[in-house]
Amino acid sequence: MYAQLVETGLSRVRSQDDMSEDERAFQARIDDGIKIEAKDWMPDAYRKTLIRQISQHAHSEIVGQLPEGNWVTRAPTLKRKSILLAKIQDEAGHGLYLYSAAETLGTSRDQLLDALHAGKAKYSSIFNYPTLSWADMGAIGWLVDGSAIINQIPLCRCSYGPYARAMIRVCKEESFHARQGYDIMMVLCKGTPQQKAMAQDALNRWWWPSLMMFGPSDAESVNSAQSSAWRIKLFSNDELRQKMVDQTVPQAEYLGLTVPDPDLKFNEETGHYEFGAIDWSEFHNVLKGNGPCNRERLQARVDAWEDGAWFREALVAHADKQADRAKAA
Ligand code: FAQ
Repeated sequence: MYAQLVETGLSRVRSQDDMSEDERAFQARIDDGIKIEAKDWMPDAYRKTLIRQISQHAHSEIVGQLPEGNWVTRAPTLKRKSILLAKIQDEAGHGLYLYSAAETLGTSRDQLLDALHAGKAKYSSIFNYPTLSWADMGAIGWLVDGSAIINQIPLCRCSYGPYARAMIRVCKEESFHARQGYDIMMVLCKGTPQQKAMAQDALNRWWWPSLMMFGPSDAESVNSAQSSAWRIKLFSNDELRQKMVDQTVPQAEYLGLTVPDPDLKFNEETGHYEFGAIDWSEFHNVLKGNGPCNRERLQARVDAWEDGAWFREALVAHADKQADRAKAA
């Protein structure tokens, strides 16, 4: 029997009447703010939604190392290089926590990575843009990590325990990342006119893609209504995007930079910034695999996986040998 679905815009939410007893009890726990743990009963669709979102998130952290990795050998000072390296290593750690959180839902890391390498899994659109100058390291920390924090702080309170707990440490590290990015921008903006121009150019290129990171508008978001009912999402894509704009525009003003949006204006009545139309055709094009760096990013991950095969084999051979020794003893 197929469940009756209640339409909410594009999204569909299961109606109470059509839920099984188990589902109603599950929804009641969520409504009471009780965390769902790995061994608890959960509807298949909840499990699938979480595997989809957590694995996309994990892939984003891993692919997200590549744009910044491009600048490790060209960082302007030893100090900047150490900071950048530490940040990129943190992103690898975030990927690992998130793959572990996804594994608690009954999927394996190999399955998740296969989906990424086959081009079937998504990762954040933002990592398909190139890093053309050192100022891009500042813009990524400030705008991309800044947006990631806005999106992820509410995830620390989401309904699935292992995801929520992983997010706590991730968010602490992301705030250091955002600070280091803003610090790079501050130094460039206080520097020579050429350095300030580099910072402005980076803001011009990263502003709109950063707004797109929050996903399609609420009217277009297919997953939002059900994810909100399950308390995976506590705020909508548009609410979080607005928070990012409200938080970031004054920071740009402090740097003496201009946000590349002629329609941007502060609305005294609402207390929010109004901003211009997002080019959603660009977003959808990137999601289809046609962004400036999609092919390069995916190839880099496939190459890394293939180059690491000997190491994975060596680990298994070592483990087998240890097991044989233990048996013989
Ligand atoms: N890129 O119905 P919705 C970081 C897809 S981590 C690609 O609204 P949902 C740290 C979406 O999957 C950045 N695809 O979907 C860092 C769905 O397709 P599907 C990653 C996107 O899930 C910094 C379709 O569009 N953060 O930056 C994007 O309810 C520096 C319809 O969308 C997370 O993953 C996009 N931007 O909401 C690392 C946070 N947006 O799956 C290194 C967790 C939407 O049905 C360096 N994720 N899509 O085929 C989320 O909060 C949500 O999954 C959203 C999307 C908000 C991303």
